[in-house]
This record gives sequence, structure tokens and C-alpha cells, in this order.
Amino acid sequence: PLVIRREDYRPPAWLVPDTRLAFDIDPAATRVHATLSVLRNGAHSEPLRLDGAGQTPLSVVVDGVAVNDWRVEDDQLFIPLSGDAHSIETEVEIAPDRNTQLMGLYASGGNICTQCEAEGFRRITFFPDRPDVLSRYSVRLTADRARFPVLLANGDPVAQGDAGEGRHWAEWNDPFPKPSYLFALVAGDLQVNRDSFVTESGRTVELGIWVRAADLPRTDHALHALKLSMAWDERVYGREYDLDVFNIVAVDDFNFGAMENKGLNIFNSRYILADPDTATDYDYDGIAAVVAHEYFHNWSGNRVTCRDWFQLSLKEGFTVYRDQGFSADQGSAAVKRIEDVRGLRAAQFPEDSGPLAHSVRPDEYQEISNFYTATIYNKGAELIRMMATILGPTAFRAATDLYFDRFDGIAATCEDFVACMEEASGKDLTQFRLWYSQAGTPRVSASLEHQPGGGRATLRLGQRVPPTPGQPVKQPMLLPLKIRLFGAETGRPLTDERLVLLDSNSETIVFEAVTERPVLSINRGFSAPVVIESDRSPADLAFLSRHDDDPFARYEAMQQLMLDTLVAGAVEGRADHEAAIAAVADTLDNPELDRAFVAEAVLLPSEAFVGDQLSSVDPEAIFRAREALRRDLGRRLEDRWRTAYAQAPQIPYVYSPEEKGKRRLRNVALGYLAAAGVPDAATLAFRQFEVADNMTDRQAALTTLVSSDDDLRIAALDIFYNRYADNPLVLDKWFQTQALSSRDDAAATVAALAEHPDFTLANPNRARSLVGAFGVNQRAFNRPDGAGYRFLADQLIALDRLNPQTAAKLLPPLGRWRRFDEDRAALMREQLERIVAQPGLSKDLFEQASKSLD
Ligand code: B3K
Ligand code: ZN
Repeated sequence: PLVIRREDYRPPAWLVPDTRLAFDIDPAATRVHATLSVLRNGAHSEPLRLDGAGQTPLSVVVDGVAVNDWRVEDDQLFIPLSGDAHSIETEVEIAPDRNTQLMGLYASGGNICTQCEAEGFRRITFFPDRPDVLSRYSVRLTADRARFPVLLANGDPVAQGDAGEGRHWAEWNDPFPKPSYLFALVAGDLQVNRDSFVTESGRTVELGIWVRAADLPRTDHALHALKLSMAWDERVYGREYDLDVFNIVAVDDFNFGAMENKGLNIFNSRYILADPDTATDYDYDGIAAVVAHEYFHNWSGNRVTCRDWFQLSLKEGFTVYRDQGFSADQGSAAVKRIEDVRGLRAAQFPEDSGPLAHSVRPDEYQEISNFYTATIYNKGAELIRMMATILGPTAFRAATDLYFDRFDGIAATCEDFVACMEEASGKDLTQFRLWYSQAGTPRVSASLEHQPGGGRATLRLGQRVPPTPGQPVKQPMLLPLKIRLFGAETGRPLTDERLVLLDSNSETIVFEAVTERPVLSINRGFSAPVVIESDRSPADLAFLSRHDDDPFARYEAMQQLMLDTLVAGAVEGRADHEAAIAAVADTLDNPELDRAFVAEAVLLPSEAFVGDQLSSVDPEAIFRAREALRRDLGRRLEDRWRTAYAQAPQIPYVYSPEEKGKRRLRNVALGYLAAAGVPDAATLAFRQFEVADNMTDRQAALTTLVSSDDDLRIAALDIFYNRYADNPLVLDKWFQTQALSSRDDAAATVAALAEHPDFTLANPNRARSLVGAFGVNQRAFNRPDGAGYRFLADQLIALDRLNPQTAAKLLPPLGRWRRFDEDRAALMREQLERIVAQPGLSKDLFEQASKSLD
């Protein structure tokens, strides 16, 4: 396979300052006429080389004259050119309605749209399809007026008119030079929800969210989030919007969440459409976060873009960090941090310890689509957060100002970003840079000793970065650890919070005159994305869960206590639940804690996260240990769960941090009552399912029922299906809830659902809702007979023929074989080998499956 290496980067041989595109839209045969002004970049004699995946030019014209000395080789068009500046015209014909990969120009629900990042533009026309070739685009669209009344592209609208024979045209012009991955167009029958935003300097921006007519009532939340994002970026980063219009289009068939095309974001409809009856609180939060994320890309990604795809985290890590900050400011910052860390542990830590581990700035890839990972996005965001912590808020803001100012209109690198951080703050980040090049999650050991009687306390810290594929030996990294000591007797802090910069393999920190036995609070706020291995006793962890003044650290102490309990239960078959039960009781009883925080703090770590602590994962033992603790917590604290359950939130539904917290705690309580096996659990859940005026409560009740043995689950599933039969986003929930069930028959149910008339692999959301969700259902997927592995492989092989990108994304659960017993490992490898042996496999799935076998 062809490997692309970061060290091979060379500047483009030819630049393209201006690009004119004319699209004659027809779903079966769209003509694309491109006119590129090209400039030789430096002194060389290379021909012009344009990328064009699977394309043949219908014509090639140089400076107005048709030529035939061009050739197409390995999906590139070579044109010999004698001068330093030329005008190049090409024409191609493409078929959006046969594009099942959903990359390039494709059809979705009768509309035509684009997806170009990372390398989709080469499926539309011949172009140097790399992010460091920035061009000014003007675009003319012509299409049938009745079928495609709306014609949109990047930038500002210039003109429109009649083209005769029932057709019309529109012209768009984007004054900002951009790489081809940010190109977009939409032709469709859409309605718009409009508003406007006045920027800080007084410019009025027309905002529009475009959807099918029937979906229009579900667009207000996204539009509101957009305006909040625009104001937030002005206030927090000093970044203003720069065009007269900002449009968002929602489409049903989309490979991921959304795309930040300049002035014309295109979204998966699941990140736009919401009303209380069809979307959960979680969906509402996700919509606001993704709308913000794509909007923030206008600066971190579009105005300042990436030099090459190895620098992807430059825009993605930073933009995730920015959207996390935005979401934290909309409600509880502590709960947001808890959710983000939980997400990091669920997706990124396993990636970092598995066969697909790669650094935040990778050194090589076969298929760039495979590198849109939790490491690039979420660990990348943690890197920015650590730099912000090391610099402090004032210097960090000065550094981002410098970065935006210096690299505006430029394709930059991660190194450029770090250099701005150093220059604006005077700090030396030489060692910190290892975070960009070394993969793997550092492990930090911490042990605290105290001389009784008001003496000295000694904290010994150590770090170790485990080996990862291609990186057997690691250097110590710079780890910013926020630390504080609390007095075991008084419960009061004994020190201020300190930022320790651990930069060697081991270090000792001494605290003098420590008057009582200290308890260590470490990595407060999750200041570094590491694993802490400490010698704190269950009693100390329970103590911190009551007394720590950092809400994240409080949550973390409780999680560690629960995790230790679950690991003991899984390994030894039983465990002492008392400390965990007491800590949960105290948290529920504390009136000062906000309900949303309480709901997060009392939740048990996932089965997968428990498995990640073990050298060999036994999914049955983990499930049993977790159910045993859930049952005990449910029974012993039944009164408290009933009290929490009785605190009904407001009707009608209100989406606010406060009401969200109440709903969350209430649904967590319902889960514990069901785990306790109280006789009325199913009736309670079913009643909630029936009377709920919102999807949050309805889906939570359904989730509880779907894992129960009660026949009410069948009734609830039928009612849910019939009620939402014509809403694909809600039907996804119907599939997903069943795929995540903890019932013994979950694997069989999933196999049957794959034959359901509403199931299709052609729609990525639907594929993910069944196949993707099943892959994270630890017990069902890892059945000892290997049926789960076989099912996933069958689905991936079928999906790969339609949509390689989406297939490759769903592969990682099969790559975890090293973590399991020999029998399961052999069954998983057998399926990986079967995938790799498929004739005509995409390079996307090949790269993921073959690396997973190593
Ligand atoms: N930049 C896009 C992701 C494109 C993924 C291509 N495989 C969305 C985002 O991160 O905002
Ligand atoms: Zn992004």
C-alpha cells in the first residue's frame, strides 16, 4: 500500500490564485467546467499535476486553445506548461446519484450537496487537491428550477437569473482564498429559517438554516446556538465573522457530524433538527456544540488553515478546545468537563493503547480519512488545554491573537501554533512538543508520605509512557498536574492548589509543617490527559468525594472508588461495596451540589472502562460485578432513589441547565430502581414512557425497559416505532437502544434488526445506530461463540462496497483482541483476516484491518 509521510512534504509546484467553476447540475450527469489560473511556484520544470479521482477530462484547454499533450496517470492529470502563468480549463462529467461514498458531489433525499474534506474535491473536478493551495472561487450553478429551486455555494451571492427551458442559474463569489477541501455547493428543494447577527464592528450578517419544509419547525435551537457562538467567539477570542451571509444546510446522508465549508456549513441533520418530542437533552447539547464547532472553524481552520493533513489537529484539536469552552459557558462547566473526560476515556484512551495508536501529529498514513480520530480531535484539544493552563488566561489569549493575526490566510503547522504560544508568553515549550510526536497515554504514579505530628509530607511522582506501534521507547513528557492537599481530620485544605510541571521520570515534592494527615488531590480538573496510579485507600477516595473543593476531583475520587470496587468484583468474584454505597449516599444527600453534577457523580464507570483496567478482559465477569454493585446501590439506597425520582421537572419541557440536571438525576434514579429489581420498576418506566412530554424522558424509560425482562418492553418498542415511523433520526434511536441492551438475547436481536425493512447500510446514521452501537455493547459483542465478531465483519464487508469511510470507522472494536482471552482473540483475528482477504477492499478498511492484526 502507498504510504504518505510527513517528512516528504514539499511546497506545491504550481499555485492557483483563482478558480472559476460552472456546474450544470443533473443528478445522473452533472457537467463541471473549471477554469484555473495557475502560477509556477519557484524555479522548476515540473508539469502541472491535478488530482482527479476516477475522472477523465472531456477536454483540456490551455490559454484558450484546446490541447492534447496531457495524460492521466494514477488519478492525476499531467499538463506540460512552458510559461510561468497560464489559464487552464477542464471539463468532466460526474453522476452524483450514483455516489454512495458520500464524498465529492452526491445526492441525498433528492437534493445535491458536496463533501470535500479531506480529498473529495478531486471527485468533482481536476485540481491540486491539497490544503496548502489556496484559491479564490467564483461559482456558477445551473439547474432545473422546479427540482432545485435553491442554489447555494460558498461566500456571498452575486447574481441569479433564468437559464431557459425550465432551468435557472445563480452565481456565488467567495473573496477569501481557501483550500479545495472547504468548497461546497447545494442544489435542492429547501426552506429557510432566517435571522441576522450584527457583529461587534456593526456588520449585519444574514443567517439561514436550510432544511426540508417539514423540518423547518425543528431548526430554532440550532439557529439560536449559532448566534450564541458568534457572540462568544467575539467575546472570548476577539474573532468576528467576515462574510455577509452564513448558511447551514441539513442533509440526512452524511459520513460524520458536519462540515465547516466557508460560509456554507453542511450538517448531518441529526446535529440540526431538534424539538422536545424528538430530541433528548443530550441531542440539544450536541447540536449546540457542533454548530459552535463548525462556526469556530471559520477562524481556526478556514482563515488559518493546515499546511498538510498531518497538521489536522492544528484545526481540529484547537476547535474542539474552543467548542468545549463554549459549552462549558452555557451551563455547568464541571459537568461539561466530566462529560469530556468520560468521552476521552471511552474513545481516545483505548485508541492510544491499541493497534491504531498514533500521535496527535502523525508521521504517516495510507488513507487520511482514517485519521479523523479521537486522538486528533480530543487528545488534540487536551494539548491546547494544557498549554492554556501553563500560560494562564492572559498570555494564552495574547498567543491566540498572535496566531490568528500572523497566520491569517496562511496554511500553517502545529509547530507554528506552539511557537506563538512561546513567543507571546516567554515560556519554553521544547519538552511539551513531545505531546505532538509521542503516542500513548502517560501513566503517573503518586504516593504521599507524612511524618505524623505536624511534620513534613513527601509526594513521590513518577511517569511512564507505554510503548505504541512504531514507538517502542519514549522520553518523559511535560505533565501539568494541579495538586492540593486536604486534612484527613478537618476536611479542610492544607495547601493552595499548585501547578506541578512534572518533566522527568521521577520527582519528589516536599510540603513542610503539615499539621494533620494529608490526603492527595491530584490532576484536578483533569489538568493532564494521563492515568493516575495512586496508593490512596478507599477511605481516602471516599473522603475526597465529600470534601474536595474541585468538582471534577470530587467526581474523579468517586469514580476511582467505584472502579477499584468493580475491578475487585470482576477479578475476585465479589467485592466490598460499603465505601461506594456510603459515598453515593452522601453525594445524594448533599443539598449544595447541583443535580446535574450529582447525576454524573453517582453513575458507575462503564463496562468498557472497567475492562480497560484489566490485563485480560472477561466481559461476563465485569457485567456481573457491575450489576451486583448496581443492585446493591439500588436496594440499599432505594428511599433516596425514590425521593430523587419524585422530583419531577417542569412541564412543558424546558431546555435549561437546571431542568436538564433534574431530568438526568431522575432518569439515573429510575435506572437504579430497575437495577434493584423493585417490583414496580417496569411499571414506573412504562408510565414515564407514556406520559413524558419530551424525548429525554421517553428514551430513558425505553432504555430501562429494553434491558428488562418485562413484556412491557415489547409494547414500548412497538409504540415508539409506530409513533416515529416517519422520522429517521428517531428511528435511529429505536435501533440504537436495542443494540445497547444488556439482555442475553441482544446479539440475536441485533442480527434480526439488520434484516428489518427500515435498516439500511446506505445511510451512515442508520448503520452507526445498529452496527456501531452493537460494537460498543461489551457483553453482546464479545459473546464467547464469536457471533458478534462475525456479524460485525459481515456488515463491514457489505458496507465497504458502498461507503468505505463509514465502514472503516466501525472497525476498531475488532482490533481489541490483545485485551481478551486466547479464544476470543483467535475469533477476532479470524474476522480481521477475513476482511483483509476480501477482493476489492477499500484502502480505508484495509489500513484499519491490517494494522489491527499487527
Ligand atoms: N472538518 C470536518 C471533518 C471532516 C471529516 C472528513 N473525513 C468536520 C469537523 O471536524 O468540524
Ligand atoms: Zn472540526
